[in-house]
Amino acid sequence: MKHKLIGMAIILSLSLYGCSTPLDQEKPLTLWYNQPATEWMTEALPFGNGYMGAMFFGGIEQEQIQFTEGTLWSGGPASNEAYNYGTRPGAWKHLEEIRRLLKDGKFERAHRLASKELTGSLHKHEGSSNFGDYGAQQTMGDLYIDIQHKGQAQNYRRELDITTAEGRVSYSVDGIDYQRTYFGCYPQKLLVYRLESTEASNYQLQYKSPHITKQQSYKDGLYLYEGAVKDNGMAFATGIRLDTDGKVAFEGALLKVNKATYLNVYHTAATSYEAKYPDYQKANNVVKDVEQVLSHLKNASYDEIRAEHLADYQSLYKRVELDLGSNNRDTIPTNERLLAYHDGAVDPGLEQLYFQYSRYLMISASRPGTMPLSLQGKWNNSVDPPWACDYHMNINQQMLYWPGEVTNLSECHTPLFNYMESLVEPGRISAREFYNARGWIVNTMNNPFGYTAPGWGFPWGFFPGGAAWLCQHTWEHYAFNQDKEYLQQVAYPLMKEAALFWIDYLIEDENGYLVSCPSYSPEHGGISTGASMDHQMAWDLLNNCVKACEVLDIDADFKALAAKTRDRICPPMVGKWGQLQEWKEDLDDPKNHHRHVSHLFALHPGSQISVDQTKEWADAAQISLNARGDSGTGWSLGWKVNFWARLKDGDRAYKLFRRLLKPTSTKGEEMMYGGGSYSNLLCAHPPFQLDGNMGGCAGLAEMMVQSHAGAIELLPAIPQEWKNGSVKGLKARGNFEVAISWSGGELKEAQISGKPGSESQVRYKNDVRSFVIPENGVFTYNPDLK
Ligand code: FUC
Repeated sequence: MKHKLIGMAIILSLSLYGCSTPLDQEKPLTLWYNQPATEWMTEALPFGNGYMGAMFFGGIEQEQIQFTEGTLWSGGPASNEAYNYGTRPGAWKHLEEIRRLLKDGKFERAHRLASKELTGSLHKHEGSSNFGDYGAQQTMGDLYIDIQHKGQAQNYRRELDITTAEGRVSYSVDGIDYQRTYFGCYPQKLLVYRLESTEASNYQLQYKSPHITKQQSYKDGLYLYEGAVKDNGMAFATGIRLDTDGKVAFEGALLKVNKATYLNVYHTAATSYEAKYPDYQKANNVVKDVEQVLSHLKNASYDEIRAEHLADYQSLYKRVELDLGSNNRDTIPTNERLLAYHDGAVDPGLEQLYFQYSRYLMISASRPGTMPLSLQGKWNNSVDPPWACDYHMNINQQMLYWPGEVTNLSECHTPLFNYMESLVEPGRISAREFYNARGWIVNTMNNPFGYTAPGWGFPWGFFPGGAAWLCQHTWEHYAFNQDKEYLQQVAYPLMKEAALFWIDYLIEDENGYLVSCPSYSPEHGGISTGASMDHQMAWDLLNNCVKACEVLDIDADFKALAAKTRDRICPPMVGKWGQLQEWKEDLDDPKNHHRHVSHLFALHPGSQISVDQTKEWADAAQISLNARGDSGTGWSLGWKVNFWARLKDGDRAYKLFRRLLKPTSTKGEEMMYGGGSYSNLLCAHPPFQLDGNMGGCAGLAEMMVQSHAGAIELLPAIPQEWKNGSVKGLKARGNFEVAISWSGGELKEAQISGKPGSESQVRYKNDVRSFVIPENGVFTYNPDLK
């Protein structure tokens, strides 16, 4: 109630200002608060350098910087001799019996047998977490910085500036001004913290680790810590270089800095993990790796490092400019702003902030050479995090990268491809042992130690479609960038081998269709003789393989086989209440509101179904979507934004987007299926999962530009609320960059940039025109000029 009143007061006071100031792209875009964070998940603010993710709290007497490095994991081969990547040798021998039972309609018996035989193995051992030898992503620990003050703090502000990727804390105590700045510098592999005060201050720094401490030392401005993860002995090191005008002493485990007007802390970390089957371990050089990063810095100044960070970050961030209207509500702390938005405030600035925040998070946590984003990106403060903070392949991992191409962060997409390459070898074993098939696969849950088997629980764990879905990303990366060398060397080999799996696994049903049997629509329903999603993913993959063969002009035989298999796959089917069937059997329940809407894969992110080309299926998809309703977990809401955008219903997409921003806390909330945003704007599944942020961002892009159906479609789904606006730098398939502006809900003009001579079509409502990019690289489309 109190929140409601504050919200109302804010709405009333702001309406006096009017809402027409356009957004100034040079002005900072910030999340900000007038108190320190007290809770990691909901309030602390994330930053990172690609390799490492960190959260700062902004405490006044004590700063807490929690951090980790993406490769730090428990579990895997070194944790347990019995660890075998989940494999159950010879499990495939039960396939025939399961198929027979399904054919005879004996679903329960088939389920029982599949649960027993077609599940991956997990071994718990003494001291292991919930996830046994599967392991879990690990926090590396916390750096605490005590600041000695006398008196009450005033003018406190904690913020995260998305335009510069810098966190800041400022306040004054007793006439002394204190200022802190935080950022991650990818080129230098550093996290950087600067603490300043207008009079000399005293600080105490202490690193606290939940892992085994091997040794720690301080010499010549360099603090080094060497540790190991308890259950698998994974070696890691973290180090700090201090640069200050104060006096430094190392006592016990404390770094004491006295009489400093400035203190620059350069921080890095390394582990002995390597994404390579079967050991996933390289020689233990962790201390050297850390020293090397930090010794580089001797001659570099803070300003130089900051300039390097800004140049690196902004070269990606500034590619997209979005203006949906006024940002004049940025005078309100973000937590209150979110509450007011929930109460109905018109706040296009917050929508833009959400969009750019997702891009910020991707740039901060997924860069060439780093691990891909996991369920929580690179932000995890636990040794036993929800769902192991792993790579979940039945929606989450893919959604994490949906904004990658369309929001012009193609480079940030590449860690996913490198990671996929590391899955091929163990993925082949899983394909062979569980499914008697060639090719490579990955199922629902995946750790970085090659666990590609089905999960250890059948209803959620059996999902051989993970690789096919991931391969859509490799194809899309090509489709957006047109880099043939990448297609030939990286994408096509991954796609072809993933396709071999489906060529072997699909079986012919009584109607002559190829079906996936047994199959399980992600986490919903029961064992089936054909989950629609499997068919749609296999179709998508085979179709993309055919296109890749055409582009590269290779593999004619395989191309023919892929095309023939694709065309025999059971197509999307419309059931008795007009719905798109989730299974080959017409079993859908119109009252079911399950969060997974997997059978609409063909509508998004697939392209087998589209409003203009396969209207009957699109209508059926809409009926299914309406029946599933407008609630869901964070990622489920994010997906629905994208679905409605593809159905070209901007108002509905926008409604779902607003739900994604529902203020959520950990107090008294239903833990599992709420969906919303915490006051730090991280998505609440709940608990925190980064997929929803990324799904929401991609959905906003889909509302403005789509290019999956041949033409570049402009403003396919803008809501009534977005009367005027502009966007610049979104990408379209074919390697085009799009800039559009609209007013009164109508497109004013579009500029499509690309390589001179490249061709495509542009579509606005029912006007479709072909174009060729002219010599100056820009084609201008004006809907009023024919
Ligand atoms: C999938 C979802 C859950 C959750 C988990 C991490 O299994 O069904 O909702 O997001 O991943």
